[in-house]
Amino acid sequence: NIASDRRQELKDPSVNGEETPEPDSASIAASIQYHAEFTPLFSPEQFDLPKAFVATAESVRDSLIINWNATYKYYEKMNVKQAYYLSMEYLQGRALLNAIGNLELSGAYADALRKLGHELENVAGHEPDAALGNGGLGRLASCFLDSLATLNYPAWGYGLRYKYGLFKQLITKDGQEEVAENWLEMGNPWEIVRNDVSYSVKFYGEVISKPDGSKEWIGGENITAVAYDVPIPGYKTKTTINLRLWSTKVAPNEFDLRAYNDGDHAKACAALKNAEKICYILYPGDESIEGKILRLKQQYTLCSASLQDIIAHFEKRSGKPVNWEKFPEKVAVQMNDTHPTLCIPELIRILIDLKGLSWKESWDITQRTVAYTNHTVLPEALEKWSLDLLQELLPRHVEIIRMIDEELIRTIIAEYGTENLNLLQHKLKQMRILDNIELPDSVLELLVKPEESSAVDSIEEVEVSDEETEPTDEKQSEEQETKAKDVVTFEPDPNLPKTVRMANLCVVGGSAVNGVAEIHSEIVKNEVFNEFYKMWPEKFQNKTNGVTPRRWIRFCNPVLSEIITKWTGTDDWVLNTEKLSTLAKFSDNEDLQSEWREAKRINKIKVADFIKEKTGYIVNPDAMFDVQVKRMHEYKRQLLNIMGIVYRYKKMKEMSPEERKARYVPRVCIFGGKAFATYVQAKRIVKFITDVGTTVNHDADIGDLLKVVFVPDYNVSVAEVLIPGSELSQHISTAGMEASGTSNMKFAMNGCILIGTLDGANVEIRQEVGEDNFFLFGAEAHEIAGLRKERAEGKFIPDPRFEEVKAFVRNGVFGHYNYEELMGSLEGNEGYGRADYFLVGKDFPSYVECQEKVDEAYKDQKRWTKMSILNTAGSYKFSSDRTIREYARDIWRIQPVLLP
Ligand code: T68
Repeated sequence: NIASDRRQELKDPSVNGEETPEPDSASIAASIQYHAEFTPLFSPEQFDLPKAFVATAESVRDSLIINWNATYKYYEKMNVKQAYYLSMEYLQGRALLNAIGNLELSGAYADALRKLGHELENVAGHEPDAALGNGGLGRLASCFLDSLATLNYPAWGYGLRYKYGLFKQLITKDGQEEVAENWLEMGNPWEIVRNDVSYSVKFYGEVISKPDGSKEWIGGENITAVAYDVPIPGYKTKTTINLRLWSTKVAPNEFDLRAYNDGDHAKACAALKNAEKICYILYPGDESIEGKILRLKQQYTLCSASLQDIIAHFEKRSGKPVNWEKFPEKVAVQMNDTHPTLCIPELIRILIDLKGLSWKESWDITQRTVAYTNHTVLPEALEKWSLDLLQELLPRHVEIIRMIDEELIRTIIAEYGTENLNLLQHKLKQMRILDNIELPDSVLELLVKPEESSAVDSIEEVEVSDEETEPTDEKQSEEQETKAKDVVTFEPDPNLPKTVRMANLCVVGGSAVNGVAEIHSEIVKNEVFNEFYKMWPEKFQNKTNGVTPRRWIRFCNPVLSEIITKWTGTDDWVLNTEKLSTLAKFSDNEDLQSEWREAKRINKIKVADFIKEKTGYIVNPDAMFDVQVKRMHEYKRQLLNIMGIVYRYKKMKEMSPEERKARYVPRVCIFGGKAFATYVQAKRIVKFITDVGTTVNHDADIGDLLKVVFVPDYNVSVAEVLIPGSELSQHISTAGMEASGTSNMKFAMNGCILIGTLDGANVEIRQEVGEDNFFLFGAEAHEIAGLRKERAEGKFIPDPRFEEVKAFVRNGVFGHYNYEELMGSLEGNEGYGRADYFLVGKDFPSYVECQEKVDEAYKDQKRWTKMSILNTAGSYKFSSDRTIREYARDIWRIQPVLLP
C-alpha cells in the first residue's frame, strides 16, 4: 500500500514487523517525517513545533505499541494475577521525555530532531500537560504506574478521560481566575481509542424480582463507556502497561432521529450531550444538586466499566466453566481513596445478578479482591452520599449496600453482644455504612432478649419516648431528661440526613486499608477508623508514599543526575535508589560540593528564566530560592509562610541598609498552586501573596534581599522546573492534617532542604536525612486538639510579632483589598468562625525563629551544601518503587513477570 511504500522509502524499520533493530537517529528521523506527512491533524506545508511534537510523539508511540502488545500477549499467555488501580485522577504531566528516557532513546531522538531542524527540548515543550487530577492523589497514581511498569508488575490503571483537565489558573489583579484546560484540542498522540472495547453503563431505572427469586435492574438511562488506552512504558524494560481511560458517549440507538427530523434538534441531541457531559470535566463543583449527580455518575462510570472489563478479561482467560472462586487469585483491585467505592456493590451486583452467584459467594469474592487506600483525615473530605440520591440513581446498588450494612451489623453484634445496648449503639453509630437509617427488622429481632420477647415487640420499646411519659411536674421532667440521655435508640433522627458513608463501606468491603505515611496510618487506626481497627486490626496497614526517581530526578534534573552517577559510580541508582546513600560519605568532599553547587546554580538560572517569562519579575539566581508549591489549602498554611514573609519585610524596613544586609540572606520566595474554584478563603490567600509581591518586589530599599513570586498555573511540568532549582522548600501543614505529602520527597531527592512540621511523610524524611538536615518547627499532632480547645476558650495569648504583622497588613501596606476576612480568620473574630483552626498564630513564633536558623545555615555554604547532599543521599526510601513492592507483597500478592 502507498503508506507502507512511503515508509519503506523513508526507511522506517517498524514497517518490517515487530523485530526491529535498535532505532538509530536516521530511522527515527524517517519515522518522524513519515508521521509528519501522514498525520491528519495538521496542514501539510510546514513542520513547526506543534506538528513536530505530534509527529515525534507518534513515532515514539509506535515503539510503545509494539511493547504494549508484547506485554499484553505475554500476560495473557501466562495467565498471571493482575492488579488494577482504580483512580478518578491521574496527573500524568507530559509524556514525551519520559517515554524516550525510559526507552533509552533520548540521545537518538535529540539527534533525529536536530536533523529535522528542531531542538528536542523545544519540541517537548509543546506537549500539553495531561492534568486529569487535582494534586497529590492523582500524581501518586501516575508515579505508581511508572513504578509498576518499571518493576515489571502485571498491572493496569483505570480512570476517566476528562475532556477538560484541571483548570488553567490565571493570576490577575483580582487573584486567581480559572479557565477551561482544553488539553485535547490538538489531539492526543498517546492514546489509542479502542472502539471495540465498550460497555453499557446504566443509571436510574428500577429493580424487579423475577420468578426464580433473582433480581434485574431494568429501564433507566443507558450510556456507553469507550476505552482509550495510554501505554505506560517502564524504564529500561520492554514491559509497557496500560492506563485505560473511559470516555462516555451516547448508547447505540439512543439518538432521537425522529425528533431531529421534526426540527427539534435540542431534544434529539439531549441524550448525546447527557452521555458526553459525564466526562467533560474533572471533579465538577458539587455545590449544586446537578453537580452532585454528575460526580456520582462519573464515579459509577469508572467502577462499572472497569469491572465489566476486568470480569470479561477474567472470563476470557479462565475458559469454561468459569471458576469464580479463583477470581481473587487472579484479580486485585485497589481503590485510590473512596472515589471508586462503588466498585464494591458493582462487583457484587455483576456476580449475583449477571453471573448467578449467591450473596455469600459474591460477598466473599469481593472482600478478597478489593482494597482501599485512605488519603485524608479531614472529616469534610470523607465522602458521604445522600441515600435518596443514590437510591434514585443506582437502586440495585442501594439494595446491595443495605445487605452489606446488615452483614456488618451482624458482625458487630457477634463481636460485642447485645447485653450492653449502650455500647452497641455507640459501635453502630461509629461503624455503620448507612448513617441515620433504621435497623433492618431482622436485626431488631436479634436485639430483643428471649425473656423479654413476650413483653417487648421491638427494640423501640426500650426507648423513652416523650408521648408515653408525659411529665407531671418539673422534678419528674428533670429526671426524665437525665434518663433520656442514657436511652438507647436505634431510630433515625428525622432532622438529620440519611447518608451512605463511603469510607466505612471501603473498610468493610476491602481486604486491606492503608494510610500513606506512618503517622497518617496511626491516625487512621487510632482515630478515623478506630472502631474498625479494634475489630479487625489485621486489615490495617501503612504504605508510605513514594515518587518515581525517573521523572523526579533522572529526567527533570539531568545535571544532578550526572553528578550522582559519577560519584556513586553507576547509573543504577535510578532503579536502586539505595545507591544514593553512598553520596553521604562524600558530603564533605570539596569537589563534590562544588559540582553540587554548580548544578544547583544551573537549575536556579532555569527557574529565574522561567519566572521572568511567566511573571515578568527578575530574580537574582544567587539568592536563596525558597519554594512552597502545592494545592492552596488552609491546612497547608501558605498563610503562615506569607505572614512570615511580611514579618521579614517589616523588620527589613525598620533596619538600616547595612544592618539589613548583614542580617538577612537574599531570598526569592516562590509560591505556586491552585485553589479550588469555589474555595473562597484559599483564593483570598492567593490574592494576598500576589499583593505582597507587588509591594515588596517594587521596593527599592529591599532590592534583591527579598522577592515574592506567585508562579501561575502550577502543574507537573512547572514542578519539573521548580523542584531541581529550589534550595529550601516548605511543608508546613498543621500537624496531623497532611496525610503524607509527596512533593516533600521530590524536593529532598533534588537536594533541597525542608522546613516543616512533624506531619505526614516529613516525619520519615527527617528520620532518613537526619535531624540536623531538616528545619523543624511547630506543634505536634498530639497537641493539636488541646491547643484548639485552648484557643476556643480564649486562653491563647498571641505572640507580639504575630500581632505586629496583622496590624501591618491592616494598615494597607499591601493595598486595600479587604484583608479583614483573612486577618480576622486568624483571630476567630465573631462571624469568621473557626478561631484560627489551623493554628497559624500558635506556630508563628517557632516558624519565624526556625526561618532565622535557615538564614544562618545558608550563610555557611559548605554546611548548606552538605545538608543538601545528605538530603539526596537520605531520600532513597521515598522511591515509589519501594512503595509499589510493598503493595505488591502485602496487599495485591502479585509477582513481577519479565517478558522473555
Ligand atoms: C493527597 N490527597 C493528600 N486529594 O492530601 C496528601 N481529594 O497528603 C497525599 O500525599 C496525597 O493525597 C497522596 O497520598 C489529595 O490529593 C485529592 O486530590 C482529592 C481529590 C478529590 C476529592 C478529594
